[in-house]
Amino acid sequence: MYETNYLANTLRKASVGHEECLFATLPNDAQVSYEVLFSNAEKMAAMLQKNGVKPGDRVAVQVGKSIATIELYLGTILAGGVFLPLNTDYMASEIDYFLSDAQPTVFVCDPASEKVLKPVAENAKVSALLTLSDDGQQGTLCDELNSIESPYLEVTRAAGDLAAILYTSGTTGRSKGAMLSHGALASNALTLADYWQFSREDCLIHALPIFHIHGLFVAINITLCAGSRLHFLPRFDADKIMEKMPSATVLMGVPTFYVRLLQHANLNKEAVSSMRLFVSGSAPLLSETHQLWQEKTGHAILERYGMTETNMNTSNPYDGARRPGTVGYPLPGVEVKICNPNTGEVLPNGEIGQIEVKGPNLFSGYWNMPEKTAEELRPTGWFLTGDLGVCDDEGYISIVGRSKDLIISGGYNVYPKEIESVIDDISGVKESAVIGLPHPDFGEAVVAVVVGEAKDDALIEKINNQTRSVLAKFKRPKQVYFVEELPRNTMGKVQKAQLREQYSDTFAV
Ligand code: MLC
Ligand code: AMP
Repeated sequence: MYETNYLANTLRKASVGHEECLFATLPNDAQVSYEVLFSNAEKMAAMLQKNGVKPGDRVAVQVGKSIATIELYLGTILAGGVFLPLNTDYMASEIDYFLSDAQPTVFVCDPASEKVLKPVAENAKVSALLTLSDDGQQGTLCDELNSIESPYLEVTRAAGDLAAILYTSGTTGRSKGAMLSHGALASNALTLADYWQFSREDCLIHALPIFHIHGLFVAINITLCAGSRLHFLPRFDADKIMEKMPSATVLMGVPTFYVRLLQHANLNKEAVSSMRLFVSGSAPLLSETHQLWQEKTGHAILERYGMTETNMNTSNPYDGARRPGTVGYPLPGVEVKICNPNTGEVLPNGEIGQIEVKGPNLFSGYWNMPEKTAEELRPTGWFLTGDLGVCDDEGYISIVGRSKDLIISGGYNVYPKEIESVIDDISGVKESAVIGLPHPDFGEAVVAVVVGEAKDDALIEKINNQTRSVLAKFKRPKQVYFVEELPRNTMGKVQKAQLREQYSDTFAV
């Protein structure tokens, strides 16, 4: 069908001959068939081409979660473009960096942000700025679609060609654009659909955002590869998920989903009787959550491990023991080793080291950052994840920490360095240390420890105002502490472990 386009062909195959089958049920109960999905995606491709998108050109989008956004993703792939989704929470100053760095040909934003983002897009020399509303029904993009008369022009895209760029925050403050090829996305989707036994009978409850690898590529690409269908929800909502369970078979979520669902009065074995699989990832799932879920529902949550740069690497088995506190085995075709972070030497089972990964799932490097790429993605094909892990004698891998200074809050990554730079620039602040503290809902929450010239309400106000104006909500400190000085070791390095210990009870329930 789309034989010349590697990823589109992979995502389309299962529905060829089954075009009338359902792809998604929307929040208003409207239904979208595979036929409608792909015919709209083709229209999107034609519209993008009309707006100047040629193979390899970036299409950046910061829009709400609608089927039109999925069609825009597929349309970008069909047009040979590179899809660049952006968190809807990002502020104009954050978007400025992404657009300037990626230089997209087309940028699609929410109509409500158009005024603020127009100068940002102009500054980045974006050729076409289009808008699309949250429900995917309105905006200049829809007007353009309505005026499309000729079909899109087929382009040739091979496994090694780029399909997407996803920005991940950087430890040095600058976000890095992970370049994902047609081959990497296709191979991971096929592997997971098979490993987790997806079929045409499946219905996945989709409540994740679609600007990250989890909600977009893991959830959507697997569904397409298997010809399954979705209950497409705009966001996480425990009541809505419980309502959909009796007509669904799979749920994918971050640990916060399961923590919150466990508090739902209606969660019991009967409520999940049609479900066959609960998948968790993007952040550590507490063993306690795994066990409580099993007691309440009779299902063992399947925990897997991935990252933007690698797609999914490991998974607990579909058949076989799903061990709490572990992320299972390397996926078929993926190699994983645990190495001494200083020497690169492979460590014996039971010893903690850096997780390194190799396989067809890996990214192709960081956009415009050859030095960063060389530091993390070795010429041998091994990628240094910055995650610390250990492998037991039965081959189960556990993630025990991170060598990178990173906070994962509700499945979103926050790099302390970025937040510290914002706070340190505020007049009256001498320095700051940003740490992640245990949080009952988000797993970890962002907290700032600040040394101020004086501790006064005006300074707190300034910090709150500044973080509110430049940082996405999930990055903003949920608590600010003032101290006389930050604890340092003899080398002068701030002792974040000590701060984490000192304030560990901040969000205790
Ligand atoms: C929302 N808030 C958060 C937050 N989400 N704060 C910190 N961390 C988060 N993750 C803010 C809100 O803006 C709000 O601020 C306050 O916290 C309470 O919000 P809420 O209404 O309780 O949050 P909600 O909208 O329900 O969202 C929580 C969530 C959501 C967990 C459902 O964050 C989510 O869907 N996370 C999934 C992230 C994800 O898809 N990650 C995959 C990355 S890919 P205020 O100020 O208004 O009170 C990856 C690779 C891999 O990691 O392996 O998958
Ligand atoms: P991101 O850069 O947003 O793709 O996030 C990737 C990071 O999320 C990984 O490097 C891990 O630190 C973390 N992660 C993903 N899945 C898991 C998991 N199951 N358990 C613990 N950490 C995880």
